[in-house]
Amino acid sequence: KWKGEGTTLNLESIVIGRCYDYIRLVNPAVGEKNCSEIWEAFKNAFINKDPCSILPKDYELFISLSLHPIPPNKSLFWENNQLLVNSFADRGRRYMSLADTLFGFLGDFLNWCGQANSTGLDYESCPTTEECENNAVESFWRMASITYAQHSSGVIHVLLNGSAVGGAYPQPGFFADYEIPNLQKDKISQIVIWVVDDIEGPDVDSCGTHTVKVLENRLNTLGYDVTCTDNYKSVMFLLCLDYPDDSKCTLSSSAPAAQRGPVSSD
Ligand code: ENP
Repeated sequence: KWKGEGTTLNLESIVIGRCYDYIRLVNPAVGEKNCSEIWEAFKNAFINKDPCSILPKDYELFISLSLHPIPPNKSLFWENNQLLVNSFADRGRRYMSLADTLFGFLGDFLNWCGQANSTGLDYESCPTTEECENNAVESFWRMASITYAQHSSGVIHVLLNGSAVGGAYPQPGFFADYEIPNLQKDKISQIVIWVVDDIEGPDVDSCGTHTVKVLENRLNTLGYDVTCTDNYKSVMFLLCLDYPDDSKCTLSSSAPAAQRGPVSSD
């Protein structure tokens, strides 16, 4: 009856399995967590309720059970480049995006909703944000975003897509609406913005223009030390894995002999 995809099959096994994967292998530094209790708290946020009346605060117990420190200087906020961020952050080894925290990891790529007057999950369909914003998934990410921003400290990184239609810094958006307002200014030394274009994509937005300018002005007005870099090299190297021959992917302008072609014999 809803327009969105239904609950991911085997949701309970996936969430509990991911929880053990995270605390035992991905990030054992978080220490002991009660994965079955975390699942119960997650489920109780939305089961047996109208699927359009789920609020961020319904996930409060889930968050408090799964919360752990976020290392300073490791936070990575983003818009419109989920798969790139997944590889770049490397499950918390390089950066710790929301999906690399325990609470974000548990929901990443999944879909879920319940139904009124039933303790069952709805595997057929779930409401989209257009149908109702107070749905189980949207409210989960709102609560997770708020918590992640509140616990981020040191140098904050923001990876934006300069080829995104509508601009690199979307408004409304999770970063604009739930993350920036919840950053703790006294714990933050700097905000580093990276605007990276898709290799074969258009250059829609850059540092100092359009929506990125709006973002820079907003953060400056809030009193943050802000820097912005276009096509940051480390991220470019990662994107270039898939486009080694694109002109944006030459390693340097003075290419070494091997790249210039064979040396003529005369
Ligand atoms: P999209 O629309 O590019 O990608 C949404 C996909 O990313 C969904 O598969 C979602 O999992 C997963 N995801 C991972 N982290 C988040 C998240 N954090 N979030 C919503 N979805 C997330 O992403 P958005 O909507 O622009 O959100 C980007 C935001 O994530 C940025 O604010 C960034 O700073 C933040 P699922 O379970 O829905 O399938 C917050 C909201 O970390």
